[in-house]
Amino acid sequence: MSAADLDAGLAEIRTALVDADVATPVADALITRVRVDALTQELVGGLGVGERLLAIVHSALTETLGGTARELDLRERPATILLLGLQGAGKTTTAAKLAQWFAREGRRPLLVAADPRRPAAAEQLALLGAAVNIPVHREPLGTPVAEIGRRAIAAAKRLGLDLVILDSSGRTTLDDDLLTELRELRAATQPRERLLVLDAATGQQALRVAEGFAEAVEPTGAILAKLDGDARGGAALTVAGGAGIPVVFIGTGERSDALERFHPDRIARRILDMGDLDTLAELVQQRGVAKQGASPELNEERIKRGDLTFDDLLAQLRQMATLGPIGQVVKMIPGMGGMAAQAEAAAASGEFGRAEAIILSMTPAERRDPALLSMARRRRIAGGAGRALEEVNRLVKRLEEMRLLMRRSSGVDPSRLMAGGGALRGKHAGGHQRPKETQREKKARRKGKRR
Ligand SMILES: Nc1nc2c(ncn2[C@@H]2O[C@H](COP(=O)(O)OP(=O)(O)OP(=O)(O)O)[C@@H](O)[C@H]2O)c(=O)[nH]1
Ligand SMILES: [Mg+2]
Repeated sequence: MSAADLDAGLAEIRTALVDADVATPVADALITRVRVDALTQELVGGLGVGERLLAIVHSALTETLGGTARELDLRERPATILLLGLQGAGKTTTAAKLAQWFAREGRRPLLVAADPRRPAAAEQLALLGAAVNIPVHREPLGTPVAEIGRRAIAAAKRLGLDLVILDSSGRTTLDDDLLTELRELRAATQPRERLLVLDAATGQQALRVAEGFAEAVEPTGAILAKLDGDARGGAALTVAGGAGIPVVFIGTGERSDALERFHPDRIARRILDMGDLDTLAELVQQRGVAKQGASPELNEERIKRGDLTFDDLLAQLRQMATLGPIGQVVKMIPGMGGMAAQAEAAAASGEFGRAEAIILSMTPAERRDPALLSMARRRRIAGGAGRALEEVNRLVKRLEEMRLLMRRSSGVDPSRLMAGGGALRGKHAGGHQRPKETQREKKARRKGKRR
């Protein structure tokens, strides 16, 4: 790779970062740094330059994001967390999530509705609090925030609660009133943790928002809500790298348990579309999917040898169904970022359900050994599943293709193949067309294939 190639590669990475909602000044700073690293490591001219460049970018990203996951400082009793952010960012939802999170760690939280104007705000917090069994403190409308804060802390002490979570009010814009209110609330409650809640889809604006709040309240960390949507997490990089506010948690859904600790390394990979297999593995573990009696387990050893069976496919289909929104699962798989929508469409169209019905119509022996599937037996299976023979043929063919691919690349995650609907090779896409892939997707996919 020549210096010119390096710059071309870096330009592509910069585009990828900006695509992922990283603010341009942050992306530029990163690229400059990567360029220096690449040159000092004499990346120019060597072999395997692509991988090494990606590794350098990944480590620069991870470092910018804060290196390792940060623990909140909650040593005080009661400890106080102030949540702040623009209107609709996700403060109230996140307050309930945090309360539940720390209650599970043995803390005794008190949720505080610190919005002096909107009765609906306190109402929403009261409902969420009740749902997770956490007490909620509210004061009459019009009570100044400082007073709300003081009374809430006094109440927590009186009740023996050791964690106060203040849910402040949001505005559509960062105006002086809001900042004054937050200053007063901060002065009255002295929260050691002041967490900025950001809508992950805020995109490049995240930097302006973060800087706006920074002056008045000096956030100690950020929580990126709604990272379950289309947002790719670039906002995290933007606040951490641009405003110097490390992300501590991410919100991945509306439910009170949809909160995850922020792992810089994982988000860095997600931003680069390198996949987030660690989180996926945790999800599987958390929900005990692998242990479900009804689902045959994936035999990894066998899969690595390329002896994929219909039992494995079935297990995969069921795991995907249990893991929740398919697009979200697919996004965590290397190189599949761009295919989430497609997989979701396949799930919605019932394609996975039909595949499952076909597999279930096979005998156990056939599921283990697809070579047994003669035309006569396929016809019987089609009849049993109530599907056309061609569909059975397609599924058998798909399995064969996957086996082939796996033998060639050894150790490909079967979920990628299934979710991609065999579209990995552009053929037999099960009725839906693979969208044109971007340069980045193509690169990520090629990379994934080689794993
Ligand atoms: N999908 C998804 N939705 C979320 C998440 N967090 C919050 N929401 C939704 O976003 C909307 C706004 O969330 P709130 O918690 O009310 O936001 P807020 O910052 O308290 O809003 P204000 O109090 O009006 O300033 C709600 O519909 C939430 O259900 C998340 O992590 N994922
Ligand atoms: Mg709110």
